[in-house]
Amino acid sequence: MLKIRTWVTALVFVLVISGVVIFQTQASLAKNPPYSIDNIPMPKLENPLRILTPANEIFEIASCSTKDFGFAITTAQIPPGGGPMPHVHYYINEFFWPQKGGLEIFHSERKFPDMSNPPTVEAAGRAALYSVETQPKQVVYSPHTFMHGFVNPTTETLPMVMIWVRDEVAPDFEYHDGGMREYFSAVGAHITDLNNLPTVTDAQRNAFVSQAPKFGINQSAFMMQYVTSISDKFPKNLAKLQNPQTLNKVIETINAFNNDDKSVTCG
Ligand SMILES: [Cu+2]
Repeated sequence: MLKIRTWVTALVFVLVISGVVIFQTQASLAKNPPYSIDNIPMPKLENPLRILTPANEIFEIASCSTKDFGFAITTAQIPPGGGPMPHVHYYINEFFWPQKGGLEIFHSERKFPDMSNPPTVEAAGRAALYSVETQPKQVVYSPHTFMHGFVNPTTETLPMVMIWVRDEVAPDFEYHDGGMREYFSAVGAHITDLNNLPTVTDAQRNAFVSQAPKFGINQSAFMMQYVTSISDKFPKNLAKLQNPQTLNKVIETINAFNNDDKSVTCG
């Protein structure tokens, strides 16, 4: 008899605690919903460039530019376990838009303003990362000189749009986009048939790291090379990093190209 009462008490206790946890999570999501956006168009191109990256991402990638603005955009498919190791960009500012959520993005609070001083033990020193388990259509913004990376921790392939907006410090690249299309085109495997994917070679995997600085990136070769710890307490100041004006300018530029506006070049 006593045993049953103990079990019932324990069960009620567990139910109450999980109820409180679920309620608090929902309440906090309702109070601080992540910044999200419904749709991001792709420039309509006849033969878009498709690349299998050394981080195992399938990219359809394009670059657009006007007189004073340039960016590269990709719609990516990220297979289970796919995604780049932590890295730092110097020439571009990056937007992540995981349509279905589920991808885990890592971000530093610390900045690494000097490209010749990467976050290694020997140079600027490693740093802590904070992870955010993304919600569907959430926008995560990462200005240049912060460290970030991401992974698909699930067992299904998940989509993500990434946009790399040229920063004013960037040198001029072929597509006037800050260099990310040029980087992936140089170090990735070009896809001619989506049903018959190429294999990424060891040389391409090495180039992903060794060639990165040419394109304004310090790319780590393994998970903890730049990282001391990973916390799931994503700080509020990082969640607040947003740049809707620039994201809207990207969308307007793509829409203008798709509506035949000759002042926009995409390729
Ligand atoms: Cu990045």
